[in-house]
Amino acid sequence: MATCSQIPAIAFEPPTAPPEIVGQGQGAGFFVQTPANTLERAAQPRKFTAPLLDVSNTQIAQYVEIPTLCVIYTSYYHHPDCQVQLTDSQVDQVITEIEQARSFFWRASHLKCDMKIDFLILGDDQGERTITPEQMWHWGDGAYWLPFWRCDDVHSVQDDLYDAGIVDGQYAVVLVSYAFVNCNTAYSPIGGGTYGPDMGCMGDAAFIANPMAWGLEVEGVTEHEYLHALDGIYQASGNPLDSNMFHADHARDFPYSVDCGQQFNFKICQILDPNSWLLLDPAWAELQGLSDTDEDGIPDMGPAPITEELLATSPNDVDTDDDGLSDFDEMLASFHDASDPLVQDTDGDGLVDGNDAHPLWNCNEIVGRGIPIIDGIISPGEYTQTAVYHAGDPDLGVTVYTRWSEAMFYIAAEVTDEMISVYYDEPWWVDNLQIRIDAQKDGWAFFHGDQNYRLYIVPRGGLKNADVFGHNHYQDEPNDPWHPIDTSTVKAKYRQYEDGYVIELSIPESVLPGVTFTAGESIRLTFDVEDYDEWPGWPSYNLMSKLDDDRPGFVSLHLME
Ligand SMILES: [Ca+2]
Ligand SMILES: [Ca+2]
Ligand SMILES: [Ca+2]
Ligand SMILES: [Ca+2]
Repeated sequence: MATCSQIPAIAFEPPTAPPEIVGQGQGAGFFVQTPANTLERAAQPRKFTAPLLDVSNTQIAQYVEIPTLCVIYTSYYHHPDCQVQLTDSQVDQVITEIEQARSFFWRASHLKCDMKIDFLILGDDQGERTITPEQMWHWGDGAYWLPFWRCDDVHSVQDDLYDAGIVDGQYAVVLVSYAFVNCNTAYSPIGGGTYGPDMGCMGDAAFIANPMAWGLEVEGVTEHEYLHALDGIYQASGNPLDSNMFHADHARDFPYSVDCGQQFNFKICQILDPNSWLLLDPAWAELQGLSDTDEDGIPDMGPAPITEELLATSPNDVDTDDDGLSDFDEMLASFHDASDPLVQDTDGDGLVDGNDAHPLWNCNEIVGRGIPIIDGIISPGEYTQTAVYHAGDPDLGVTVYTRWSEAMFYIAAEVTDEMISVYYDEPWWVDNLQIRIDAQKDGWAFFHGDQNYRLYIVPRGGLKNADVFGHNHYQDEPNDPWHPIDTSTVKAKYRQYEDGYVIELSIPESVLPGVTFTAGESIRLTFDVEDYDEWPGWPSYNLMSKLDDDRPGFVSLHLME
């Protein structure tokens, strides 16, 4: 009998018809929408309406609410050895993750888009619904996905919503997170999917279904799939103010430079005119306005996700903590974290937030010249300290140092890690330091061209010579993007200690075509440290964003004499 872990991994190849497939992820999901130029709304013609509120009144913070129903199915049954029932605390975690996605959209939209959520929990302990494969759309080879229509002639998501009293047109987006195999245990490469807002779900709601196949960490997939829904709403609204989100799965086609994580959760704040949110078709986006006395863009109080009242900032002062960064800009310091609007130096590096290029990251952008000795020992004065990340955890911490000399770059890392695991051959399954280098300084993942380097340095090997792996990511070759690079001239040493390890390496310019190590030049990069203690852990932390490596924070380091 098959067990959960033996259920075949799902590589999504959506059926070809109907409806027409206009895009799909790289084995991790799909997005379906009627092509924009065929959108017909003859039965119910809609026109843009002017903003309902007085735009000349700048003491009103205007934004849109996207009415969103989040459905969580807590029960899954495949066979007696493969069933899942989420506990209340697990459901709470899923809700928290979805709320984090709401926060992401609020910040990334310049406080213009509120994913306004109602939750509906459906599961066995409510005497209601258990999802089974028969109720799912079977794509063959054991690949299942939960659509809104009936697959077993008995159940459907849409039936459940009608049973719960929900009516067509009530929500702009229906977001379903459902218990599935591997809910609680191992990784399973299955993806979410999204139908655009014109496929007949509950009237014309966009429909998203995400299996909880990565455990309960649903924030990333929620953001990714919700971006598809917003993309569909933008298209159906005619891309107001020429703001086009473009297809988040095809970031290489973007006509602009952007850093995308591996989840493609591109930074919508970089590409959309914030006011375009206010002109989305009111069929999907409800315009709201709240009082903003000091006109800093943050509402005084009210139902928005961030208000001066919630922040304890002053509704009468644009920059409450007088650090040169407005209360509003503190909220946009990163897309997942704000700097502290009540503290002048959020990261405690001595630079006040308004004068700090990276108010959330302790990062020194200046690299001094010098020639360290590569011996696995970081000696006083040998390097410039570049970045520090200590989570207050004895099992995770890292300080990175750099140096340069003509045609050579030096990196050293002091890693706190109470359990060093280097047992597997593959570099991504063992503890390592990762360095990602954006040679062309035009964005790293899933953008155009090559010269996107990733080096893994693993603290193992004879004579204290660390293992070094290098790849160049060719963005234009989606099926085979990783090309090994010759790292034989990289000199790397390591030392293991009780509480961690030290890595030290020198990288000749010739290893990284496109990069120049000379005075006055800069190098754009980011660092991750991977801590592979036990299956299925392998968490990875980015030193800059302090989040997993799907959301790297890049910095430009300047090489100075
Ligand atoms: Ca305000
Ligand atoms: Ca304020
Ligand atoms: Ca501050
Ligand atoms: Ca600072």
